[in-house]
Amino acid sequence: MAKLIAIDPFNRLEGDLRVELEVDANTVISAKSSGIMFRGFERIMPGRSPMDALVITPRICGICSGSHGVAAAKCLAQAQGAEMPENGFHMKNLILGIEVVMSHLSHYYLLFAPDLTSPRYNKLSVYESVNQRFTAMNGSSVVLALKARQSALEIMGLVGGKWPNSLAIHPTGTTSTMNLSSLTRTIGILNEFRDFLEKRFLGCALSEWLDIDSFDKLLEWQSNPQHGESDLGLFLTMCLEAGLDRIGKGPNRYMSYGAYDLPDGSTWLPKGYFDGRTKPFDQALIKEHIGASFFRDAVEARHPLDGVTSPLADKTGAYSWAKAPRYDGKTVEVGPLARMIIAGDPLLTDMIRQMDSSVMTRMFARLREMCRLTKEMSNWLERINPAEPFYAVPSSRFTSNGIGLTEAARGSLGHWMKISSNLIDNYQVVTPSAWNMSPRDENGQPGPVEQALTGVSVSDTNDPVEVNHIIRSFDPCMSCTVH
Ligand code: NFE
Ligand code: MG
Repeated sequence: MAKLIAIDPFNRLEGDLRVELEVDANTVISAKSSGIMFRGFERIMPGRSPMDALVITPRICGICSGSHGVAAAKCLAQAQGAEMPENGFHMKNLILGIEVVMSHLSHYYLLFAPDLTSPRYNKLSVYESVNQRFTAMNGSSVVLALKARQSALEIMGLVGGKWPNSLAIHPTGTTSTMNLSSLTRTIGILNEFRDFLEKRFLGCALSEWLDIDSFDKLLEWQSNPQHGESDLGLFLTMCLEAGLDRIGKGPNRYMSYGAYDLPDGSTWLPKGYFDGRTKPFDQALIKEHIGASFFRDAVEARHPLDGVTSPLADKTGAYSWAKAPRYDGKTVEVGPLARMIIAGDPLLTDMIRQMDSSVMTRMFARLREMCRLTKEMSNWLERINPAEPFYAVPSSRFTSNGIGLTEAARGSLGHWMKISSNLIDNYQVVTPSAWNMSPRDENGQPGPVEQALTGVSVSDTNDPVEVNHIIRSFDPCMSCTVH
């Protein structure tokens, strides 16, 4: 007979998540992901000055405030028809990039890796080394990662003034600037961070690891002991021995809004929708469903620009305070794996072809992106010209609605704003974790994490480590999810 397991609260996670699993003969046959808190940011925005979005929306989250700032600024820039000097592009990309790098580093070492040290794995060849490196709080690599995180935060301070909730991000650039001295310091600190990646995380030069373009070459790389005993090498061995390459299959549809706007109108990471092949992305195809969400409305699904946020705590059949965003009516996975596939990263493209989406592919995509960004940030720093402006004086008139799309650490982040008489009429936010952690939609389709959990075999229902790995591989943030 099927047994119901509830994990509530799910630990080592931003915000509050309840997971309910129906388990039959040690196999999960159905899963429910619930955001158990209402926050109401969308309710406090109407009637305010549009510029207030820059101050209020970053408070949605303590770990991705910069991403919300960037999305709000893009939204406002569209509504104002604002122009931005070149330095503004690079500064905003650095703020977003360092936040993402810091987030991926913290996720791996502080949130994900402690599950790898479970006594469950004491028969694996890497058990001792994994415990020595990744034990929560005092594993030898965890201690070094915390120091590296501090370097990343110093860069954030130099570029964005403060973190979280930098006030420097504006539609027309940044109110923080850099001079030759702060630029030199930032480059030095970024080099220290790169040093940690090369010496401890990879056991080789960043460029050597980024040149790996297939899974076979990754295995070849790992056979060199210097690489195999790096944090990433150990993790790869662990994934293969523990079967993390075989659990956590998502919907196999991916979406990216594209991010890191460049002065020539292009983006460093492209936008797209992937369902076997990459297709053009169209934000008009997004709708948020509320069939299983604690909200009332005359219709079940709306485009965010027309979104309604009207809480109904005792709604029959509802089980989450998250709405359920869908693209063209379908569930899609967002995040580093989606971005790497849509950007055509050769390693991740090959891994997905060979072994499908899984805990391992999702984690490798995140760690790959951390390295790619670290390299790219050096280029953006080089393009900053302290003698040129960082900010243009904005217009105080808002002539159209605004849509601000970007990519936060956890995936596609969008802000939609309707303006009336120079005031906010409606402000809707759709966060990455709302996509990945969404409940069922009006057609009963489970969200991506719910789908990834279904079918997994759990060896000990009192300690479902497999479930922990799968949920954490999406790096959920429930504060953002329910906003
Ligand atoms: Ni609260 Fe966030 C990111 C956003 S996740 S962490 O990354 O937006 O939904
Ligand atoms: Mg919303």
